Parts: sequence; C-alpha cells; structure tokens
Amino acid sequence: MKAAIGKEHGVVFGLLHSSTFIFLLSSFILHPSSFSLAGLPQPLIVYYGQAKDWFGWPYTDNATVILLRGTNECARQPIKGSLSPGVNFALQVPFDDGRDTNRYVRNAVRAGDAVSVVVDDCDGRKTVMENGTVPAVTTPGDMILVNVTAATDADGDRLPDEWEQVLIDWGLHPNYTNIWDINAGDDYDGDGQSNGDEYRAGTFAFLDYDYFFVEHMERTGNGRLGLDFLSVLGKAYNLQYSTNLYAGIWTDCEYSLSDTGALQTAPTEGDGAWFSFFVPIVNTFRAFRLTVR
Ligand SMILES: [Ca+2]
Ligand SMILES: [Ca+2]
Ligand SMILES: [Ca+2]
Repeated sequence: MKAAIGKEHGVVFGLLHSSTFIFLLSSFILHPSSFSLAGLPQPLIVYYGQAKDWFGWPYTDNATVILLRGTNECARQPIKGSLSPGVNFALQVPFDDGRDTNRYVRNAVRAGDAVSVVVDDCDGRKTVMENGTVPAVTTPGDMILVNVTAATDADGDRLPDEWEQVLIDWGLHPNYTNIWDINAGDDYDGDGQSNGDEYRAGTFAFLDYDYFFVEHMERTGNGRLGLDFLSVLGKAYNLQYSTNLYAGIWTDCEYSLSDTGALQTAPTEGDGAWFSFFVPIVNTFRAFRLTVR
C-alpha cells in the first residue's frame, strides 16, 4: 500500500525536483518491509442463517443482525423479510490476509478470529443463545451457516429461558416454578408433542389445541394428494417420503403449491396462514411426513 503511495509521491515530486524522486525510490528499494502498513483484502467471508426472537419465531423486520470481533463491529444487516426459506440474514465480512499488524479496514476479520453475534431489535441489543458455538473465521470466500436466537439459555437446554418462563407463568402446572423444571423432552400441555418440538415448530407449548399437524388430506381433481396445514410466519416447511419406514430413510418429496402447479422439492416459507401442499400420487407404497424448521 505504502509502496504505491510512495511511487505516486515520487512521480509528483520527480517531475518537479528530480533529486527528491530519486530519494523516494531508493527508500523503497532499501526498505521494502517499511511500506507494508496494512494487510491486503481477500474475498469476503459470509456468515448467514436465520435469526429468531426469544419465542423462536424468525424475525421479518425491525431487527438488525451484527457480527462482532470483541467489541468491534465487523458487519451488520437489517432484516427485511427472508433471503430464502430459512435464511433471513447474510453478513458479508471484509477479510484481511494478516500480513501486517494493521488491518486494511478496521472491521476486517482474519483467519482464526473469534466472533460473536448480537441482534438489535425493538427492545434493544440482545446476545444470542448460540454465541458459544459461532464458528471462528475460517478462510476467504467461505459461507458459514449460523442460526441464532436472541435470547438467553442459562439452563443449557436449547430452549430460550424467556420462552420457558412463559410456560411457567401460564400456570398449567403450578409445581413448575423455574426454567430448570421445563425440559425439551417433556410435554407441558399434554398435546402429544414435546416442548422442544413445539418450540421448533413455533406452536404454543402451553395450549393443547395448538400443535403442528396436517389438518386435512384429500385427493384432488388433478390426481394429487392435497395436504392442508397452518403455517407459522418465517418457518420453512418441506415434504419427505419413505418407502421403508423400518429403515427410517426419508427423501425430499416433489410437491406443488397448487393442484396443477410446478413440482418442487425446495422448502416453502410459511406466512402465518393456511398452506396446501399437493403431492403426485404413485402406485407404490409411500409414507409422507411434513417437516418444519
Ligand atoms: Ca433454557
Ligand atoms: Ca406439547
Ligand atoms: Ca401445544
């Protein structure tokens, strides 16, 4: 960097005073290391994923995801809907090659740097439950998936403590008095789905009439099987099939979003309303399952 600056200065001064030009050029030749004032830029590294609020619902707006190195902000992105199903942020972070003490820009990261994520939402700055597991910086050009939840998890059960407190405050089981009483594998409201599954599906784990299920199935006029379910805004839904339940092998299944629509296997993002998936019917045994994340 400084070599380039030196040459520029040299050209200017050289035109006016040839002796000055010679001096600057000599300096460059004799002390090349002294011109390395900063590292050099490398291809950006991207941290991407889905940021969720303390209830486990994906943010759709009014939130900004920020990547920190220590207290230095490296990148930020305001959330404006989803970038793709299950992804609502992609932080593009400058990458420095580490050849000099100084980074080429203040917010650049280097290989091996430890980083953390925070979320600014309408209630202020939040740390995320996953900060202990956010991968360190790898190599230039990498894409690193990191899903984050703006919440605390003091009891380490991967359920936001704030979410657990809602169940306690609901009072269905008065003996449940603190977050350590709430377990992901338990079924607080007795609707047949565990607390952890309900949290991940975005349903209310304290209401036994709210859970994730297919409400209705019917053969359509186009010879497909129609499946109706209530979606949660921002959650990603997919359909899978198995021809051997005993082996537990599941494969993404082609489906469409209308009876005559184009078939796809990519997930579809919920909008909080009723959804219908349409599946071509085949003449062999197939079990289907609807997934949510
Ligand atoms: Ca917890
Ligand atoms: Ca339940
Ligand atoms: Ca429930």
